[in-house]
Amino acid sequence: MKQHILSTWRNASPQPLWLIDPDRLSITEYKKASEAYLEAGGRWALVGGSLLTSTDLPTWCALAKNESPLSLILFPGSTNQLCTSVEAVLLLFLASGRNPHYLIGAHVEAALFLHRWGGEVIPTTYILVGDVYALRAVHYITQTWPIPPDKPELIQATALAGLLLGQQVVYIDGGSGALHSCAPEAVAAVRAVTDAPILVGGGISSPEDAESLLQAGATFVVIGTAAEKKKFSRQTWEEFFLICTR
Ligand code: 1GP
Repeated sequence: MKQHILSTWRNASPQPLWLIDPDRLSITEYKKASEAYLEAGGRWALVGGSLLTSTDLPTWCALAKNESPLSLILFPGSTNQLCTSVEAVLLLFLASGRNPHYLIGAHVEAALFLHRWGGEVIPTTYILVGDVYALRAVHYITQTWPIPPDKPELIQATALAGLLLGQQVVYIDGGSGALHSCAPEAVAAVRAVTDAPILVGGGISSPEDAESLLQAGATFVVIGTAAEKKKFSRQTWEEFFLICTR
């Protein structure tokens, strides 16, 4: 099994990680936006979304490959988004939920495609965190409840369960457009039990938001909505990278 990106991630210094929703970024816009991100120091971007309504993701990724050397990593909202024009795929185990489709069903659907493709698959414990009165699209689409943010021990136990099952990366997510970014205590609780790369996302919009999560042990702070709405420039990305070196 290829592990090129995973081994780089294991030794990566803390940094921002761009999440692209292809429904909201045309290929022309991608070319310019990826230049800004690469120039600031970005190496990888996640691509995908809970529900894409106007974009065929395999086509988008194939076109994107011709426009930028940025490494795209699929963050699939469903098996419909599987494609071969990416460097790697996050195989998400939605450990915070109890919906069997996201614990094994989608994986069975994806397995032979991934096997034939032969690209890098990154087994990822995916944990949704948030208040039930502030649900995001991902909760509705997956029909799962998030873990309450004030229960770091539950988040820790969930992450550990996924790691003990052999997963290699933990992604703690408040969901796209979350009102608040994840509590640093949750990240610290997970970091206390593993050296694995930890991605944290949902509602991170400023370097200040990112700073406390990085100090708590996040490897990557995932930024989607803010980069899209504020059309991040090279300078904005540099501010995020700078905070990571403090
Ligand atoms: C969502 O973690 C990502 O799955 C990013 O969230 O869009 O709020 O940055 P935002």
